[in-house]
Amino acid sequence: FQLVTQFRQALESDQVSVHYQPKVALPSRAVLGVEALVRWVHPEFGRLDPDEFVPAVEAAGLVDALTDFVLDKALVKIRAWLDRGLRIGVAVNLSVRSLANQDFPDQVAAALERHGVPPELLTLELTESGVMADPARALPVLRGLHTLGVVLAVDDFGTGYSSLAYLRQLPVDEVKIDKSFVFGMGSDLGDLAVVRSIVELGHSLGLVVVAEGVEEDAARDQLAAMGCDVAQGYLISRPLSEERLEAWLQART
Ligand code: G
Ligand code: G
Ligand code: NA
Repeated sequence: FQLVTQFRQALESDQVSVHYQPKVALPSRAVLGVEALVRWVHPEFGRLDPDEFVPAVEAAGLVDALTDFVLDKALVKIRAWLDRGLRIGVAVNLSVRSLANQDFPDQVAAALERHGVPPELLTLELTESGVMADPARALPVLRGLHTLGVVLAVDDFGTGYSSLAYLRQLPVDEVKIDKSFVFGMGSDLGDLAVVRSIVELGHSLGLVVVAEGVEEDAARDQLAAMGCDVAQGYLISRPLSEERLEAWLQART
């Protein structure tokens, strides 16, 4: 697939960038951090969404270059904010492949050190299916990352096959409720029940619970009333370019 052979070059040019979507505390709405989301504007095909190229990048074995790129941008941002007196965390999405790389925790430790960033300001997001793909290989890597003190989050929770009982055995700190349930919670009692039970059971396991896909005031208020800790979604903000994020933060902090 020709696109992928262009990816390395794209990383070195300005075709690939990172956008950031804010996450706020409930009920205070204080800004806690942002999620880093990669963007590729291809000279010929225009804007490509991660869903269109990340799987190909993974299949081509190039995902470490992508992760390094996003991680580096994230750590530069966190450090720049700290220098301005702001404690804002960044969450980086991990590919399944990173969880199979036994050197990954040492690489993250070196990057934190190089940028002078305290580990608790970095969140690493993994999907349920990513962990489940090969738990025997993923677990030592997760333990290594957890020992560093970075925050580990399970993304898209509720869509995979694993249960909260299984989650209990993983060294994770945070669970992100999949946006499909959050979209539906205002009109579908089943979705509402799923959201409520993830919040309750997540808390009983000592996890921070984040809701993704918060698009309406009603959903935010309902989540706050349930005790959900963090909200992310278009209601708070769409993913923003670095420049627009800075303007957004200035208006909020
Ligand atoms: O930003 P958007 O909604 O298009 O993201 C779609 C999906 O792409 C997200 O669910 C996210 O998990 C994935 N994604 C976004 N950025 C990255 C990245 O930097 N690395 C990896 N591995 N996946 C990413
Ligand atoms: O699963 P992951 O967290 O990687 O997904 C992030 C994706 O979800 C991004 O592509 C982002 O654009 C999208 N997203 C974030 N908030 C919302 C929202 O409130 N509504 C919708 N429809 N998509 C959202
Ligand atoms: Na994510």
